[in-house]
Amino acid sequence: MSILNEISAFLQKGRAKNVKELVQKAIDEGIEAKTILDEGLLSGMNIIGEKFKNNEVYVPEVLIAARAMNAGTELLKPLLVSEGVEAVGKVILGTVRGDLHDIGKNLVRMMMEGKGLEVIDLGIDVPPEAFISAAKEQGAQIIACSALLTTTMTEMKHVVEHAEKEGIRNNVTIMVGGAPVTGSFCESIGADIYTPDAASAASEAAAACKAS
Ligand code: B1M
Repeated sequence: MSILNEISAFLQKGRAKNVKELVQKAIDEGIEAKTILDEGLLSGMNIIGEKFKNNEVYVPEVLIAARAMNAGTELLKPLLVSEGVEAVGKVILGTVRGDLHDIGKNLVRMMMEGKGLEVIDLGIDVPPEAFISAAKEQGAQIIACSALLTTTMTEMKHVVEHAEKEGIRNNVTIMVGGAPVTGSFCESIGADIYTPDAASAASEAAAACKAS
């Protein structure tokens, strides 16, 4: 079995220690960080996702797989991002109200920090009011919302509405993303930028900050 398949297999079993060791081994062998992420960690998480959908595994198994995923991505972080870049802007980031998924959001944070953005991560289950008050307090140029559930992506509309209500809509760029989110959804709720993955979210955020 290749090392990437082994990482995927251990991740599916939630064996964080083995995942960490193998990710380090893959790094030492010179395998690119993005390949380890895509073909090892994310590949394992996608298999878990399918099994979860088919009721072959349940929340506890998915949670320990998520923990193993985080253990692996922590090691990749310094390689995925270029360190020591000058801050180009401020981002308020969070997973929307009612939604507890944070792996994708954490990747977005990692990639944004790598682009020199200062990221204030509000965590999970973030109400619209919290995004807006943080943006006001911090003078952030960007609000970035992540959602993984079709039932919670609608919260993003409330973030846009709340920004309008609080009079900051013209001062902030609202970015949206997460598996069920699309470009047309972004447009329909009046948000500004949709990106399908963490790397493009970081590039678009840096470009928007430079342009503002
Ligand atoms: Co949940 N879950 N989950 N889950 N879970 C999904 C999302 C699901 C698709 C599984 C399935 O049925 N196949 C399904 C959603 C169905 C739907 O709405 N369409 C689902 C469900 C139903 C649920 C529960 C309702 C299950 C239940 O309790 N009955 C429940 C809801 C809890 C809640 O949030 N209120 C639930 C719970 C959980 C756990 C807590 C067990 C766990 C989360 C642990 C954690 O995050 N710490 C979990 C997990 C892990 C998953 C799956 C398996 C993996 C998600 C993940 O982390 N993927 C997922 C199935 C799947 O996706 N295959 C599933 C890896 C991650 C890197 O991808 O987050 O998509 P992702 O991020 C991507 C892009 O989307 C993008 O960048 C990343 C890649 O670079 N991106 C952005 C993300 N945010 C962005 C923001 C941006 C731009 C890009 O700009 C701002």
